[in-house]
Amino acid sequence: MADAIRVLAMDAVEQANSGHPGMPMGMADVATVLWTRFLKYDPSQPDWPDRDRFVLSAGHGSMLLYALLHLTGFKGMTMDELKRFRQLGSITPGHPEYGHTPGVETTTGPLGQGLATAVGMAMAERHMAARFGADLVDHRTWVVAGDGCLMEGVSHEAIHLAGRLKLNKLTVLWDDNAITIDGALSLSESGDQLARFKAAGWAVKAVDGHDQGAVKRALGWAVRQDRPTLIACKTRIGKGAATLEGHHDTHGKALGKTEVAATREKLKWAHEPFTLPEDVAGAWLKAGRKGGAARRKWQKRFKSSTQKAAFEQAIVGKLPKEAFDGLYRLIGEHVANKPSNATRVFSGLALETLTPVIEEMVGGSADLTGSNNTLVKGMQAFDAPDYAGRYVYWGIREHGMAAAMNGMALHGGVIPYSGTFLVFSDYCRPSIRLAALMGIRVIHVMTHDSIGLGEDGPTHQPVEHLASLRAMPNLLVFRPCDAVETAECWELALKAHLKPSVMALSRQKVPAVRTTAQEGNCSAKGAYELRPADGKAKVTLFATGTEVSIALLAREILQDEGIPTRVVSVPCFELFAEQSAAYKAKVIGQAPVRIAVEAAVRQGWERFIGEDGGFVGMEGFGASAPAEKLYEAFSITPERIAAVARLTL
Ligand SMILES: Cc1ncc(C[n+]2csc(CCOP(=O)(O)OP(=O)(O)O)c2C)c(N)n1
Ligand SMILES: [Mg+2]
Repeated sequence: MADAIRVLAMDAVEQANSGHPGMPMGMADVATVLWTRFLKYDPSQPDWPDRDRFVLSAGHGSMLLYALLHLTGFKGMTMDELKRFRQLGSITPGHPEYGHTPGVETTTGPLGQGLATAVGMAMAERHMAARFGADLVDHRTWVVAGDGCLMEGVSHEAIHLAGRLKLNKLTVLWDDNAITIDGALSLSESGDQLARFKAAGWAVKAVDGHDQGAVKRALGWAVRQDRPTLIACKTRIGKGAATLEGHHDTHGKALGKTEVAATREKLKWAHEPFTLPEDVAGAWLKAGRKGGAARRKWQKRFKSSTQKAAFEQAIVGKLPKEAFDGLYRLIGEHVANKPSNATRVFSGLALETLTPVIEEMVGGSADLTGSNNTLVKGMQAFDAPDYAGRYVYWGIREHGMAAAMNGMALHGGVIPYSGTFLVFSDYCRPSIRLAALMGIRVIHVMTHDSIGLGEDGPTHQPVEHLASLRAMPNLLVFRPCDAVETAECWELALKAHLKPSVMALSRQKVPAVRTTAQEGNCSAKGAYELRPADGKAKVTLFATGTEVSIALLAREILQDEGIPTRVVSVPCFELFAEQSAAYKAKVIGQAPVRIAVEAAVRQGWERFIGEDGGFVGMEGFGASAPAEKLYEAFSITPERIAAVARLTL
């Protein structure tokens, strides 16, 4: 049965003349034991909620997963799809892609991400089990990781988190083949992985990855442990290949005609490419059908469960009807009271109305809870042994946090939101990118969003981050300007089922600028006219976040001088880009002078101000000083905006 995986992988890579045969061939024995004896799944219902999660962190070995999906009978994963490996429009792309191929739990390829994402899946499983009971939620998360996954830094964050949280239903199967692309692992590594995992609180074991009996015993051992488990599976890359077994040349290219033929001989595999002997195919399909019984039993329990409706709503991520009732009341109060405070504080107030009603929201911070305002009073810590808590103390692990949040969202039943400083979005970026690529709802609260954070200085002051995050497709970047907009942006982020969001929030106070009641959510269109000009507008000022109130002061100066000026607030570039041409034209307006104001770099503002528009913002890094001094020093002031307007006019 393992040879069936080997040959399918070898032949598919040969056909595409592209791909990675070595890893699937090396891990074929381990995968066979896992998928025939341990993994709980039902190919007829790939998204059955109580299935085990299988994560191929070594995503380059995608043919391992595609072969398994085919062999076990996942609908759609036909032999033709294996023949179309890596071709346009196939469900067998180069690396596993979530949402593209049924049975693929997460997109992998950037090494280490799968492992860190799996930690979030295991966390979500424990949380859901605490909420709904073992009758509805009781499954494991299995990860296949390579040397590369374990060398990547994110693995450190992930395994320490998993160890601290005692995620005993998480097992990592390490493809311990001591080979990477460049050659022997020893070229670049001399560490002791078993010792490392053990130090992080894992139970560890080493086995011969080609001894199926030993692998079976090791997996049996893993499911009995009270902590996460690592099984180092000693393997040979390209196992079975006639002359290349154990060689790094099998890692990432077709074996070649001669080697393929010789390998067939060696394996005594007398079948044409993409044909399987009946007994082997039958044995695999039988293994695939086994999970049906467990699924049907679960379905029965689910049907008669008193929690059926709540579970269903949670797992599909549907928000309750009354999700935003409290938030709308809060907006009403903001309009009436016109509070002045930091937008991070307003975000905290929004969360106070949201988290009690949206039970799926699980918050947290990378050790900046007090700064990020992410903890709502009364929220318990997510922790062993009962895992019912809804606040994660991520520690100083931004990358691990962002990856695990993806896992939580992918698992379902949890809407994760995080906290850190905007400048450290760089530390989260690889995982935010995958969230955007996968189209999943994770919400990153990122405070201290400009030089306005003040004294911590340029290491902590983001300047290029808004532009670089806005460059990422399918990510919503919100930068609200006051209490009302902050609440509105929270509504929009939560309603964006198929997109991640970043909330860029301030440390420093902003005055209320949305002081009259409005129909609907003004931020929903991404940009809107906040103050019209008195008279026919000669100047339009576009601004975001903390700079909106500065733009409003500049408007007063200009109006007093007889220069009619309008102000447009731009809480979200991406939502504005989705609007009709007519709406966009109306918001951009006819005024001859257009100026953008943002305490960040100019890149990306052209869509509002054109190539010849004015810009008041940052051109380089910030400095350490109180916020007001910095705004003066970098000339982000009403006077300077007015001066730029005059000059341009
Ligand atoms: C973050 C990241 N860096 C680099 C790569 C390119 N890459 C793909 S596989 C690989 C080698 C990984 O070695 P290992 O995990 O041991 O895989 P094996 O060769 O044993 O299959 C590299 C460098 C990647 N996919 N992701
Ligand atoms: Mg390797």
